[in-house]
Amino acid sequence: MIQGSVDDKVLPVRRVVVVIPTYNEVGNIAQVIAGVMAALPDASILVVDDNSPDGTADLVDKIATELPANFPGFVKVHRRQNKAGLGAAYRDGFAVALELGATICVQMDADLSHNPMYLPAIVSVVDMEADAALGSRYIPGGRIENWPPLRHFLSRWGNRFAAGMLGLAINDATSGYRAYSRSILERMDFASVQAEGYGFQVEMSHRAVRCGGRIVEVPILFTDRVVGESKLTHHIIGEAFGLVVKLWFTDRVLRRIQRR
Ligand SMILES: Nc1nc2c(ncn2[C@@H]2O[C@H](COP(=O)(O)OP(=O)(O)OP(=O)(O)O)[C@@H](O)[C@H]2O)c(=O)[nH]1
Ligand SMILES: [Mg+2]
Repeated sequence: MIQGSVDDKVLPVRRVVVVIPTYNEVGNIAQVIAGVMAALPDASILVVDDNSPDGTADLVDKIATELPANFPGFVKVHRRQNKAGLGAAYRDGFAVALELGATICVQMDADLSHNPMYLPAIVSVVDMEADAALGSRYIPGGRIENWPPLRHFLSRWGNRFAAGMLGLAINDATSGYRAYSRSILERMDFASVQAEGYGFQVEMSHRAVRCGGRIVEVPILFTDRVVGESKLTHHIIGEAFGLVVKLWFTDRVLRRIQRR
């Protein structure tokens, strides 16, 4: 006789929330939402909008009222008052997603640089074995299309610099396309992360590694945005560089104290 049965066990229910920060993405957001729904039909979508003047948030609200009756999740927009940066939007977005019961939080840009077709791979890695999955441009199979050489150079060497200084063993610590398990987000105290741009992604990667998180990179093809404007500034690049130096220094001081 077969001992036990699957009915004895309560299988954990996976609740995926895809968090998408937006600032003036009215030309992209409908396509991104449709892409997420097609790629990951059981996922919910939380757009975090910083009062975009182009009406991005209103468009998301409209899409939310037109969902098919059998759509299992939700499409919501979390409205913030002012443009306060990517990091602040994600800190709020993750807090809201966890409050709404997310077991896996995905983050992705709204500018179609992050193709939703990679969502099943990224999410299943967290579902099965990892605490975080990073969509990576710098592992075999990963690639960037349509970036000017200087942008490519800065990103590639910025990543080598961050990984080398901080001992991260991550090839694409600045990637904004990733998924986290609920438990690693809770352990990481993400609310206290201070960086705003690429620095936010690096600091989150660093914390995940220092928390003992298992991180897996999934190759992605990254395409440059076609519609809308980039929010990348020199300040964001400078912030990321300064952050790596700061984390490197605190790591060294901590190691010294621990050795004593
Ligand atoms: N809520 C919110 N979203 C933002 C803010 N800044 C950028 N975003 C969004 O964050 C995502 C990434 O921003 P991008 O401007 O594409 O930045 P990037 O990908 O580093 O730069 P490009 O490659 O040039 O596009 C997009 O979905 C933006 O709309 C912000 O201050 N608040
Ligand atoms: Mg972009």
